[in-house]
Amino acid sequence: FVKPLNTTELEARLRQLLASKEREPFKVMLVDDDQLLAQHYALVLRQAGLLVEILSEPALIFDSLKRFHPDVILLDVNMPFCSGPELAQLVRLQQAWLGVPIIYLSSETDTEQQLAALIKAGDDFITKPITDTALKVAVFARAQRARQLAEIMTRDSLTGLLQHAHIKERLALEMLRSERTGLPVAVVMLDIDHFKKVNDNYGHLVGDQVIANLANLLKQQLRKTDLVGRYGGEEFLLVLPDCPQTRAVEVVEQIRQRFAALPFSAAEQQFFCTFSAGISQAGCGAVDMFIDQADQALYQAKHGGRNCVKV
Ligand code: GH3
Ligand code: MG
Ligand code: MG
Ligand code: MG
Repeated sequence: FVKPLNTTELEARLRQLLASKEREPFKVMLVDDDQLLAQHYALVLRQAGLLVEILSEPALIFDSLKRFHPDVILLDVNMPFCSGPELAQLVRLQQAWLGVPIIYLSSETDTEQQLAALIKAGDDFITKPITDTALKVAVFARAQRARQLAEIMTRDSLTGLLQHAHIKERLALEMLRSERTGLPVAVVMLDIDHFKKVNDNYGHLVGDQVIANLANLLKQQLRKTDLVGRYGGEEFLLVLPDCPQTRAVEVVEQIRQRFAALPFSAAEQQFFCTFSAGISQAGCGAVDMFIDQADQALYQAKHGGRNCVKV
C-alpha cells in the first residue's frame, strides 16, 4: 500500500528527483509551432532543472537530435508542413533514435485522432492544457526509464562491462577530452592466456566464470573514471584517462599479479589463469590506430612468453 502524496509533497519529491546531482540533467526536445506555448513549457521544465531545446522548424530535427541527444521528445500534433506523427515516423526509421520516447503534447481531444497518431509512432499522448506538475511527472518518468534502458543496452550481459562498440565510442570521447585538457589517455588490450585449454579442460561454463571474475577484478582495481569494455570473447579493452603510459604499466602489472594468484576450482581441481596485456598511449589520430598499437604490444606480450605486460 503506497501512501498517496498531495500536490505539495509530490512537487517536493519531483524537485528532488529532477535536480539530482548524481546524473547529467535530463534533456527534452520540444517540437511545437506555437512559440509562446513552447516557451511556457520550456520555462516550467528548466525551472525543474531540465535542459530544454525548442524546435520550431521540424526539418531541423535530425541536426538537433545529433547535437542535443534528448532523453525525451515532446511533439505537437498539428503543425504546418509536417504533422507530429509524420515526424515521429521519420525519427523511428533511424535505429539510433529508436529508444528516445516520443510524447505527443497536443490540444487534440478526439480519441480516434489520438490513437491514429499513436499507431503511426510515438509512445504516449498528453492533451493540452496540462498542469506543470503533470508535465514534469510525464517527462521524468519517461526520461528515467529511457536512461536505464540505454544503460543496459550498452552492457555485456555476462560481465556488465561496456560492449565492443560502446567502449570504442567512449575511447573516442576520452581522446577528445584529452585534446582539450592535455592529459594523457592510456589504452590497454588484455587477453586471457591459453583460454581454449580452460574451456577444453573444465567446460564453457567454467570458462565463463573465469571471464566474469576477471571483469570483477578489473572493475575493483581500476579508478571510477577508468572505462572497461569486453572487446571480444576473452579480450578486454581498458581506457585509462589522465594516466601516462608508465603509470598504466604499473596498474596493469599489479592486476596481472592478482589475477595470476586467483585460484579457480572445477571438478574438484584447483587451477590458475593468466593474461597478457599491451598498452599504447592515445594521441592525435583515429581510435583504431591506438587500439591497433595496443594490440601489437599484446602480440609482443604473447610472443614474449605470455603472463606479462608490454608497451
Ligand atoms: P592465447 O594465449 O594465444 O590467447 O590462447 P587462447 O587459447 O586464449 O586463444 P584464442 O583467442 O585462439 O582462443 C580464445 C577462446 O576463447 C576461443 C573461444 O572458444 C573462447 N571463448 C570466446 N568467448 C568465450 C566466452 O564467452 N565464454 C567461453 N567460455 N569461452 C569463450
Ligand atoms: Mg500546433
Ligand atoms: Mg583472444
Ligand atoms: Mg586468449
